[in-house]
Amino acid sequence: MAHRPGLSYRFTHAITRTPSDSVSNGIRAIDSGDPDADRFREEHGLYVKALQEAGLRVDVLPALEEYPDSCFVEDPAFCLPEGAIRLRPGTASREGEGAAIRPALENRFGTVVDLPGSGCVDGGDVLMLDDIILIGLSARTDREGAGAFAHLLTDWGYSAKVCETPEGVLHFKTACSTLGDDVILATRVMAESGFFGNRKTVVVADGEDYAANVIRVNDVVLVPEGYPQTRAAIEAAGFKTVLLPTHEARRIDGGLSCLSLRFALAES
Ligand code: CIR
Repeated sequence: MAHRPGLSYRFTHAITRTPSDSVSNGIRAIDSGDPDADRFREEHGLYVKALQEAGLRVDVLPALEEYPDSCFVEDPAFCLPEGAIRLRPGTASREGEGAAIRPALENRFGTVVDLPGSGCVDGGDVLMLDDIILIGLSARTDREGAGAFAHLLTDWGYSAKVCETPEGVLHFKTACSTLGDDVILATRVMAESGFFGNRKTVVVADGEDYAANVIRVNDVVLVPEGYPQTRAAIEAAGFKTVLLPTHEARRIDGGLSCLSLRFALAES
């Protein structure tokens, strides 16, 4: 695949979904208390505003009470300039989210395809760089799904590589993000994984692993508030940051990338 500068961070549009009241039942690995739905919606509103201020047109979908984790729209789909791919989330309570988001994908894309086969991929396991797409195997993304997804991406002209997400990490992107321009932000374990080749890596500070999940959106990097050393390291690497509260999302293992699908379309 040819290097396409900005593929991983130059966007025109995003899709988000308002957190439901049922978000208090969202899945979590460790229980530190339920998220508060009203506070979650307040944080979500600031998130949508930040995407808009970064230049995106944001489709905010209505809350879905039947799917507590459905505000994490990154997981049931993956978007490229050529079209959208409906994925198959790898946990039972989120299975229906792919069907639920399909109309929103069809509203923006002429081409919407389903992940072939019966394997599973969560979008949180997919890291798009400017010259390759990395797919992490995890408790949510299995070999069959990752293989079928890599095959589809290859058919669309992209390079894809399947990687093993480190043990105990929910999603591949829980532990790393692209800052763009061939710079990766990663936890120490991820940085030492070898997945990123010769790219420059900014390592998150000890005790700040949650801050490895950020999003570069056009000229800014959205960073969770409360991780000052990581923010300083991102700024020292030459990137402008915008801080956002993610306290409620964090209670159910969600981060900034999970809350939107971001993509570039030719016309707005
Ligand atoms: C879940 O466990 O599926 C949700 N509570 C959190 C999903 C976070 N999504 C992501 O990292 N892409």
